[in-house]
Parts: sequence; structure tokens; C-alpha cells
Amino acid sequence: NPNKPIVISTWNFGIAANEAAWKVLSRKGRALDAVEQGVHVPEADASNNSVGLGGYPDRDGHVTLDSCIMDEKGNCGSVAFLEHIVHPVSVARKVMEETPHVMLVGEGALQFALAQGFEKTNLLTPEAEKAWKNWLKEKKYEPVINIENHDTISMLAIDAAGDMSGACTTSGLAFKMHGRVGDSPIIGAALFVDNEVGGACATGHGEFVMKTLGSFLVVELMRQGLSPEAACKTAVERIVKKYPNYREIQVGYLAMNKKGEYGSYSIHKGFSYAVHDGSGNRLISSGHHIQ
Ligand code: SD4
Repeated sequence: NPNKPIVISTWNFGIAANEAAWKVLSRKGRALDAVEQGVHVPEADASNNSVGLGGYPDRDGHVTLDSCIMDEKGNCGSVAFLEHIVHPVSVARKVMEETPHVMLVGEGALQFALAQGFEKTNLLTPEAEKAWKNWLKEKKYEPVINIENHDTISMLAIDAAGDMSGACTTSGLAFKMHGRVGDSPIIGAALFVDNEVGGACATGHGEFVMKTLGSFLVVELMRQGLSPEAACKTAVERIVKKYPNYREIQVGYLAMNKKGEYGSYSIHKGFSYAVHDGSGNRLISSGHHIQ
């Protein structure tokens, strides 16, 4: 008895993103369109300092974006280190649909976006610029993820036809090194969808998600029969076991299987996600490793 359509996404702003996705899903639209429309909401929200417009820049003052998308057929597209584009997820979708490639980065990604008709926009808002100038006073290079209330939006949806897609988009760690790319555009790290099994996505300190290829791991664990929450927990425990400094970082995984069962797990308390299904849109607190 599959629970569909359904959409889930990371953090409190997932509520507003789910609403936009639900508009597509409730009209029997495709999950791929739903996740693209859904993550557009925080991308365009200038008051959100960790995604797209209004995102905090790198330490040289550039807002650089990482984003990816994956559909029910196993197609995927991704952009990284992309500047000046409000909706990087849509550029990622164009990479998927209009090129023979999976990933474009930096200048090449920007050239491609402009050729596809995307507009060049200044993404550095006065507020983000002020925060950066403040940071420059001390230049303390400590790209630590806040434990609570973030950040990257990652989203998974199953449409009325029972097909799953996912998307992930971010401006990455605030004041990161120029050129730094995180987990968010890496297929298998911050996002993986296998329509036979389910999907998983990530938020938090990307380096640790990349080192363990977390989302791919979660999907493979679900393939072996673990519930979404148990799979996320096992992937978090992999980080905990391997990296002694795990207490200093936050990583959260969110997963959903083919039946529309979902779950999450994080290292620290404070990770939440939003679920929208037939019974409404609500925020759920994640289970966490450090009690
Ligand atoms: C990154 N994973 O660039 C992103 C940031 C993030 O919650 O998700 N923060 O590492």
C-alpha cells in the first residue's frame, strides 16, 4: 500500500519547499518537476543564508553554488562551483536533459547556463556581504556547520505514478576556500535515487558525506532490507566509527523507500525535516547519535 504522492525535505524551510512540490504532485505531476519546483523556494529566498540568492560567500566574497537532481530512470545532472545563477538546480536539470554529461563546473557551467537562457544575477545580498566583511576582520578559517537550523535543501518525492526523484541545492559552507565543492552536487554523496529501492539525501558537513558516499550507502542498505531510519542510522554510525572528530560536525541523512516509508538520522540533535503527504505538511525531529 504505497504512501503516495509524498515529498520530504531537509530542515524547517522544507515546509515551504514541500508546499511548492505538493502543487505539482497533487495535480498528478512528475516527481522530477516537484523536486525542482520545491527547492526553487529556498534558492530564491534571500533571507536564507545557505542556499542560492542570499547565500554566504566563500572567503574571497564569491557566492558559489552546488546542486544536483536525479530522476526515476537513474538519469542525473549536476553543477558545482557555479556563480551568478538563482536556480542552479534547473541548470543541473538541463545538464541532465540537454547534454551527454552528468556534471559541469565553474565557468563552463556558467557558460552553459547562459547559453540555455538563464540570467546572470548578483547573488551577494547586502546582508551576506556584511556578514562576510565581519568575518574578514578575524578570518578565522573554521568552516564548522551549525548544528541546528540549516541549510542545504535536499528533497525526495514520489509521484502519483509511484516514481521517485530527488534534488539537492546549496551555497555550501560559509566562507569556504574559493573553489571548494561539497557533497551537494556529488551523485551518491548528497543524493541518490534508485526507483526500485528508494532514495536518500544529506545535509551537513559535506566532506564527511563525501568520504563515506553516504546517500549511495543508505540506498544500498535499504536494498538489503533496512528501514529508511535504520539505513540512515547505519550511515551516520559509519562516520562516527571512522572519524574521531565526529563530535565537531553535523551530518543528517534523510531517506524514503519505494513504499513511501521515510526516516532520518543525524550525528547531533537539532536536525529536522518536513513531510508532506495526503495528511498534510509537518515537521519531524530526527533521531540522533549524540544523546
Ligand atoms: C556542504 N552539505 O556544502 C553542504 C552544506 C550543508 O547543512 O548541507 N549544510 O557541505
